[in-house]
Amino acid sequence: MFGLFKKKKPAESEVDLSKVKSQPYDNSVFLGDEPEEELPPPLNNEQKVAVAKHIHGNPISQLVADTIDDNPPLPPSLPDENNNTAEKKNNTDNNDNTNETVRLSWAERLRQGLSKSRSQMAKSLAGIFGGGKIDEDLYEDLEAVLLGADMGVEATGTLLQDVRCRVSLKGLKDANELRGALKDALYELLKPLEQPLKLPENSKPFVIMMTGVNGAGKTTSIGKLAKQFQVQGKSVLLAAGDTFRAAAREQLQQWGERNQVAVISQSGGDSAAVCFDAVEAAKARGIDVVLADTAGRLPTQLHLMEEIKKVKRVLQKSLPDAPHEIILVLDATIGQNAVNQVIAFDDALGLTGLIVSKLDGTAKGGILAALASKRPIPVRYIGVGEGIDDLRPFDARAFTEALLGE
Ligand SMILES: Nc1nc2c(ncn2[C@@H]2O[C@H](COP(=O)(O)OP(=O)(O)O)[C@@H](O)[C@H]2O)c(=O)[nH]1
Ligand SMILES: [Mg+2]
Repeated sequence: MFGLFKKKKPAESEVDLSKVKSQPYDNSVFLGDEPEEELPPPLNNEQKVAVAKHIHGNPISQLVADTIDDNPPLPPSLPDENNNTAEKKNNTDNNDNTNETVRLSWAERLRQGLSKSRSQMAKSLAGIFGGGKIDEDLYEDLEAVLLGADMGVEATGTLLQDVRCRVSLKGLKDANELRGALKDALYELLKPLEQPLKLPENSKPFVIMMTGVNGAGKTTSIGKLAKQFQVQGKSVLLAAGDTFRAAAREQLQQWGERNQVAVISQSGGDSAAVCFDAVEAAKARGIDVVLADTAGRLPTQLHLMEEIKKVKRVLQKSLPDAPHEIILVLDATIGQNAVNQVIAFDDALGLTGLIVSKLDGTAKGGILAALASKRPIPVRYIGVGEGIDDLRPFDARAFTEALLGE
C-alpha cells in the first residue's frame, strides 16, 4: 500500500525536450521530482500512454478498449472541416454561407444562443410591459416572471426593489417604461460577475484547473479555450486529468490534435500525478498556459471531492502559486441546482471563476442572476453552443440585452 507513494527513480525524470517541442507530448517520459507523500509512483511502461504514437499509429481505442466504459462526445467539426458532399456541390455558395456563419458577431451569436430564455421571458413580459399603469398587481406579475426565469428568490427580491427605486426616482408611470428599468437593474446585478480572465505576461505557466460534474462541458471548454489562447499567441499544454474514463482521455487528445497542442496523459493512474507532470512539462518547455481537465464529480461524492482537493495540493507542489485559476464549469440547463454546486465546489476548493455552459439549450438564462445574488464568483466565460467560437468572455451588458432585448 505505502509502496504506492515511493519516489521515482532519477533516471525517469529526464526530459526529452525535442519530443515535447515537436509533437504531442510523449508521456512515457516523466518529469521532475515528485512530492514524496502525495503522488503515486510513475506507472510502468505498459501503463504509460504515448499520446502521439497512439493517435498517429495505433488507434487509441484499441489500446484502451478494455477500459472504455462510456463515450463522451468528440469535438464537433469546425466549419472548414465540414465534409458533407451534398454541401460541396455548391462550393462557392457554401463557402459564403460558412463564412457568413463564422462572421456572425458575438452579439448575434449570443442573441441566438439565448433565444430560448429570451422568448420565454418576452412572452411573459409582454403582458407586463404591454401598457397600463404601474401598480402592485404589476409588480406581482413581474415577480412571477423573474422566478419563472430561474433567477431565484434573492435575485428576484433584489431586482424588484431596484426596479421600484428606479420607477419612483424617474417618476415612471407607464408599464412600458418598465423594460428599461428592469434591464438596468439586471445589468447592475450581473456587472460584478464580469471579470474576464486576463493571462499575465510574465508568470509561466499559468495553470487553470477545470472542475465540475460529468457532462457539464469541462473538456469541450478546454478545447475551445486552447484554441482561443493560441490565437492570443500563447503556448498551451493540456493535462488529461480525467483518469476515470479512458474515453475522456481520448476526447481531450482529439482536441489536442486538432489544436496542435500537446496532451499529457496516462492510461489509468492518478489525476493529481497527470496534472503534476503537465506542470513540470510546462515549466521545462516555457509553456504559457496549462489547462488541466479533471473527472466529473458531484459535490455529494465526498471521496471524489477529497480527490480534487488533492489535485490542487499536488499542483502547488510543482508550482507554489498554482493553480492560478480554479474554474467550475456549470451546465446552465440544471437551473437552481447550479447555485448549490457553486457553493459546494467553492467551499471545497476556493473557486476563482465560473464557465456557464449550454445557455443555448435552456430557458433558464436567469440562473446568472441567482449566482450573482448567492455566490458572486466571476463568470469568466459563457457557452452558447458547441462550436469553437461559442465560448466567450461574459459581458454583462451584452448578456442583459440578449436576454431582455425586444
Ligand atoms: N449546446 C451546447 N452544448 C455544449 C456546450 N458546452 C458543452 N456542450 C456539450 O456538452 C456535452 C458534454 O461536454 P463535455 O465537455 O464532454 O463535458 P465534461 O464531462 O464536463 O467534460 C458535449 O456534447 C458538448 O458538446 C454549450 O455551450 N452548448
Ligand atoms: Mg470531460
